[in-house]
Amino acid sequence: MTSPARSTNALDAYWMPFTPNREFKRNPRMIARAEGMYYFDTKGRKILDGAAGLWCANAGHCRKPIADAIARAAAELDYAPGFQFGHPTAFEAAARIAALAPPGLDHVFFANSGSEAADTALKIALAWHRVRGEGSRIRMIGRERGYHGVGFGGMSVGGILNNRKMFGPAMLPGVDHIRTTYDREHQRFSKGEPEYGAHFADELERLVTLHDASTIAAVIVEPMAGSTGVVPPPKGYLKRLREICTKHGILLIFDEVITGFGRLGAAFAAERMDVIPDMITFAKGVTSGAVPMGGVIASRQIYETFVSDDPKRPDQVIELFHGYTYSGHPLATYAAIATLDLYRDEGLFERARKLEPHFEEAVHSLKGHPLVADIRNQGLAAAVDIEPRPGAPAARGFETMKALFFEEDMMLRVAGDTMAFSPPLIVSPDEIDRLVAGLRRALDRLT
Ligand code: PXG
Repeated sequence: MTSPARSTNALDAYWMPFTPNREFKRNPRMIARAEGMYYFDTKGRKILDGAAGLWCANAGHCRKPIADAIARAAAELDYAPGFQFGHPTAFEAAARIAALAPPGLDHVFFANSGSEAADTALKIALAWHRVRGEGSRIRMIGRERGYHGVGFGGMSVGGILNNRKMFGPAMLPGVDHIRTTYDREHQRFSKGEPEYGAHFADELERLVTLHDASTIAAVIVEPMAGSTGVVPPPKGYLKRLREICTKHGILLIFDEVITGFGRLGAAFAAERMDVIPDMITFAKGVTSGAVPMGGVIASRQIYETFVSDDPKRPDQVIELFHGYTYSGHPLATYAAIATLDLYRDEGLFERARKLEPHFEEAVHSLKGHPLVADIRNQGLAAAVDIEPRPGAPAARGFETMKALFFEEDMMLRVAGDTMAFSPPLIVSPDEIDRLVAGLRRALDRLT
């Protein structure tokens, strides 16, 4: 049954994701074009991108080599089936991504987003234990404040209240969570990794005691939690998590959808933090956001357990019943290779590392502002917690985000009352200073 058109608003048909639709459509923040560090609105106003879009445009916007690669793919190979057939750039992209990963992590399964990457990693973990004859390992452990996308798996291991509460009955069974590593009382205004909090990893021992290791398949954490406001791990925390997982035969998954591809000044956080997980999930920066792509990098041990030389297995038997129509899509694999070339040729990961001290000082210069409750940073990511307006959580954050866009010609990401910086890795020291000055002015006007 069709109902008569109710609205004449040209924006009405689009149901926007993670956006208050009604408010947006009253006063849209419309983006028409992008180039390098900048967005342009429909009237040509230039907006400094302090967020790399949504943490993804690490090489900056509309980079020609990436655009050319995408155009080449569209003209040369629009689509090729990924099941039972392959195309050369998919293999090349996988090899290039594996080459950036820590030793031993050398097989890449492609998906199309971070959410699909997280669900893929969880499914691989379950299937791996079962193939090895430990099918009782069905529990997944996530962490409070973790974000692993919006699929049923990622949502279940995730630890963000608003993403979960509407969907309670659909949570995966058997999932448990360790606590967040954020402890404002002991960590406030820490620069980089806080000194305090390695012991939060021992929570995992508590859950092992509660559930027994024989029931636990995997632990999934972001090495640095991004979307809940840049929470770097306490010193020693990830190493301890690794030790506990190894001791109990539990797979450790690092969700590097945000931390991968240079955000922390290295190809992956695993490298920077010198902790090797069993799987890494990635997305966003792999194509600098130019084409949707995600995936899982699995250890050789995991891959070879599935793809073993078993003479008894008939040729036609598929090892893992999982995949997406667009796994390894040509547009994405061409774009990924061009993006990785850019990261290498322009030394963008090293650039991020070199800029980190300046970025850290600049962002922490907001300490002491009456509205700033805490500041955290690592690599080229930082977050500023704004004191919430009493009785109106998230209102100040929302107003700040809008004021930055309309009045300061800049974009930061808002999560509740937290403002997050994650500029493209091509950002200049001057642009960093402008982002911080813009936020300071916007906060001044709020006081
Ligand atoms: N894992 C992590 C660690 C993420 O940050 C996902 C998985 C899901 O990715 P997809 O591609 O399915 O969206 C993410 C996504 C924010 C913000 O502002 C963060 C994300 C997405 C949108 C906004 O913090 N992260």
